[in-house]
Amino acid sequence: ERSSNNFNYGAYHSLEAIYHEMDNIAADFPDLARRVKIGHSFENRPMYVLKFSTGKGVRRPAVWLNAGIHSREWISQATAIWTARKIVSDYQRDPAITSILEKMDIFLLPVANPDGYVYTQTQNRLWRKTRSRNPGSSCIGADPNRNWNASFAGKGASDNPCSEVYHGPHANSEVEVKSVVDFIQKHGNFKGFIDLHSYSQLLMYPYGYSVKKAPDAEELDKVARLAAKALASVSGTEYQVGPTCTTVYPASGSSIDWAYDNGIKFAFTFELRDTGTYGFLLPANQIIPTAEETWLGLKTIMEHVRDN
Ligand code: ING
Ligand code: ZN
Repeated sequence: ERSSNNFNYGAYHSLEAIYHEMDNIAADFPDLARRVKIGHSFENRPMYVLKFSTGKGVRRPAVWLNAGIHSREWISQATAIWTARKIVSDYQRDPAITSILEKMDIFLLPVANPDGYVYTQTQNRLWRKTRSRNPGSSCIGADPNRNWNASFAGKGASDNPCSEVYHGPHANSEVEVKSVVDFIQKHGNFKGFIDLHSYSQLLMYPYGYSVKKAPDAEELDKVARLAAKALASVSGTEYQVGPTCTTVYPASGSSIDWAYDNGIKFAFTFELRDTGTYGFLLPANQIIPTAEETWLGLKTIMEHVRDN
């Protein structure tokens, strides 16, 4: 029996409600989904992923879907939890997701920065960073998308703890980042890494730390264009496609640059809706439309990972 037909996917939710819904999804589909604790946050909140797998006991190639690394980008966490429910609902109904799950596992982390998320709901709606303490400064947190070990402390990051793009004292200093890195490295068979942010309607691939061209840039560009086209087919939402550095701005220490430089070829960042009308404060009535269209983009990428 369904335990969670009362979760409203068209609303923004507390961390507790998201975690509870993850538990419900796993309970509703025990042969397909499991909630796994991968670590904890600075303020000691658990970090949960949903593992979607049809492979009994075998370690299949996998895709990592990351969301909410920047706490104020609420459409990211909301799209992620919608996507979790979509995966279990459509398995054995939609041939695309069914065939993806016959070959690969999907790991979905809806709230990569739980402390920040709670802070945006209780104290400051526009908080971006983690909530770690910085010795010698009264400013709090580091940018968890500047903290990965990929040209750490390079371009587009700040060494000032008060900056919104403070990279932190060293790579992986943020326990939330370290937890993901450790999990992915221990697993050892990730082929895709997709990070969901907002806003601007962009679909990007490495690099952000340099204008140098990624060895697989042509293939990644082709896949991203197909994904953007599929996304646009739902309701006409247009995305721009390109490498991070020249599409938004230079940014070192990002998740997808780390993934790519560590052998995870299919590394992409979505900047979800909108283009600035509401920005981070995207109205809740756009959650389902955003998630629906993004799903086609995600599936396009995962089908490509499946076939390559
Ligand atoms: N934008 C991203 C940021 O971390 C980005 C842009 C994407 C940088 C991928 C590096 C790699 O600044 C938002 N809105 O956070
Ligand atoms: Zn972001």
